[in-house]
Order: sequence, then structure tokens, then C-alpha cells
Amino acid sequence: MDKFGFAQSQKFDTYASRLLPREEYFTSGHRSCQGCGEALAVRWVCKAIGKDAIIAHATGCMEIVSSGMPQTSWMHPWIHVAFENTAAVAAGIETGLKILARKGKIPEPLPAVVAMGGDGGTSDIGLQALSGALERGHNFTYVCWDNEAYMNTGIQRSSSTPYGAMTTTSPPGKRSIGQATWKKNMVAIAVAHGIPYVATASPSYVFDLYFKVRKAIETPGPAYIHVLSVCPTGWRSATDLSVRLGRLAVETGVFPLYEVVNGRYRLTVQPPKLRPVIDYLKPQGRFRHLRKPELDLIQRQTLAAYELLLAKCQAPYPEFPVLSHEEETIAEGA
Ligand SMILES: Cc1ncc(C[n+]2csc(CCOP(=O)(O)OP(=O)(O)O)c2C)c(N)n1
Ligand code: SF4
Ligand SMILES: [Mg+2]
Repeated sequence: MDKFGFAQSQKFDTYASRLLPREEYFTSGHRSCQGCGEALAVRWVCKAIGKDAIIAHATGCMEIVSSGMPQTSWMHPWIHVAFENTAAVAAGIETGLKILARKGKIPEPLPAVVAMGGDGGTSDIGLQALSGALERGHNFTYVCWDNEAYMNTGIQRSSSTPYGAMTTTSPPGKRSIGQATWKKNMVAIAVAHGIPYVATASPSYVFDLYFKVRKAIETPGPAYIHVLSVCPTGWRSATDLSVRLGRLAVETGVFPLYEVVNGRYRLTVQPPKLRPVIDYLKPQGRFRHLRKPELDLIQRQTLAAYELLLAKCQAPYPEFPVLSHEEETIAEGA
């Protein structure tokens, strides 16, 4: 056992790279920090997206480190857009492609349209455009890289920063425990739009992530994937712990892996028994200042949220049919 209670054999029980497509669509040479979980997530997600895709990417670490003129790590057609309009740009691309195909100017099948952004760009600044694009039913996939703060500009808190975490704008001190609010539930917000596919994912569970991205791309209509992306720089964690921290987030119930298909919840990775949350918090310097009362509170809150999720997974949700406007009018008149 090591100091975090891991047996040697548990450390990396899946070696995936040889089992996934060899093609690289997010290539080496970018400037992310050592041990960046977000860059790893981008690499796996792009492999899953496959060759035929157009990507709109918000400002943020993954854009900054990968696209300094005249170089790029992106092998897909890729457009850098502002925080506010990432999903709107993706919606425009999708609509444009459909019209070109209708006019016979481009062949079908059409390339997949994918929008990507950090947690700041998604849960705060780009939320309005994202909500609009999900509600209008565009055929696209939105991927959120959630490293739980505005990392690129120096670790400022976002609405996705977890309770108690230290950031430069939520510093702990005599009158502050760090981040004073609970993490915004972006997955629940996406689900509330009634879209056909929503999922959480982690680059520490490569196959789970891979197949979720494939499903999202192949599902007609909007899909949303929320990827927990370990950031050693902002989380004050060791650079060689990123994959393991991603696993600990799942094993402690802090970041459960699940999908919501047409409103029906399903856990995709179920740890046999949850580990104590402290196993996940301890290796991260951003939680170092927390004392027993806050740690107990986080533990209780994590278990409560996990129980709620399990209840949703067990609920006998019917596959609710989506009616066309014509059918709705008939139903109203009946
Ligand atoms: C409208 C606007 N506000 C602020 C900035 C400065 N800015 C660039 S990257 C960044 C942080 C992005 O955070 P997040 O979306 O979480 O992505 P991360 O860098 O953490 O991957 C900020 C605030 C900007 N480019 N545009
Ligand atoms: S600050 Fe964090 S997310 Fe950004 S490149 Fe560095 S490790 Fe990756
Ligand atoms: Mg971020």
C-alpha cells in the first residue's frame, strides 16, 4: 500500500492506448503544464470524436496552450471563439452544414459539430448560449472541461469550484473557509433541457469516456458531456497523481460517472463501496486548510448527493416520448 492506501496493482488497472484508435487529433507539442488532466481529456475525447468533425472552442487553458500562431495541436477544422458564444457558433455551423447539404453543395453524412469550453466558459459565461442551443435542439455535442476554476488566468473561482477550495479569489483565512458556495450542478442543468444525451466522464476511465463521446456524437440532437479534468497547477497536487485523483473522485462519490439517456439515469461505473472523501481531498493543497467540521460537512454532502443520484438511477422512469408539434396539437384537442 502507498501513502494514499492504494495497492500497486490498483494504480493503473487499465492500459488503454493500444486499444484505442492510433490516430491523434490533439497532437503533442502543446504547452499545457506537466500532468495536465485537461489536456489528457482533450486527447481522448478527440480520438472518440473521430476524423469528420468541426470544433468550436471557447477561450481557456486548452485553447491558449494549443493554438499559439502559427502553430496548432488541433487536427480537426477548429475555430476559437469567445466565452459567451461557443454554443451559438456551434449551432450556426450545424445549421449552415444542413442548409449546404439541402442545396446539394456538400455530401452527406455531415461532419459532427462539437463545442468545447472550460467550466468558467460553460457554467458561468457561456451558459446562456449553451442553454439556447440545447433548447433549440441543434445536432451537436458540447464538452465541458471542468477543472473547477478559471485556471488560465490564474486560478480564480468559478461556479463550478467545490465548497472549501482555495482559489486566488476565494482565499482561506480567519473569516473564510475558501470557496463558500457549493459546486453548480451543470449536469442537472443540461438534463433539465430535456435533451437526449447527457453524461459525466473522466480521462481516468478512458473506455467509459470513449464510448460516451461516441454515443453523444451518434445521438441525433444535442448532447452534453461534463468531464472532470484534474489540474495539478490549480489543485496544488503532484503532477504524477492526476490519473489517480480522477479515479479517487469517482471512488469517493465526489464525481460519479453516469449518463442520462432520454431522461433515464444510469451509473456507468459503480464502486463496490465508497471510499472516504478525505482520500480525494488530502492529496490536494487547495483543501489543506480545511478542518474536521468542514471535512465532515463535505463528506455528508457528498453522500447525500450520491444517494440522490442512486435514487434517480433506480427510479422507474418511463421513456418519455417527445411529441412533434403536430402530435401535441392533436393531443391537446383530444
Ligand atoms: C469575455 C472574456 N473574459 C475574460 C477573459 C480572460 N480569460 C481567458 S481564459 C480565462 C479562464 C477560463 O476559465 P475556464 O473556462 O474554466 O477554462 P480553463 O482555463 O480553466 O481551462 C479567462 C477568464 C476572456 N478571454 N474573455
Ligand atoms: S493550469 Fe491546469 S488546466 Fe491549465 S494547462 Fe495547467 S494543468 Fe492544465
Ligand atoms: Mg476551468
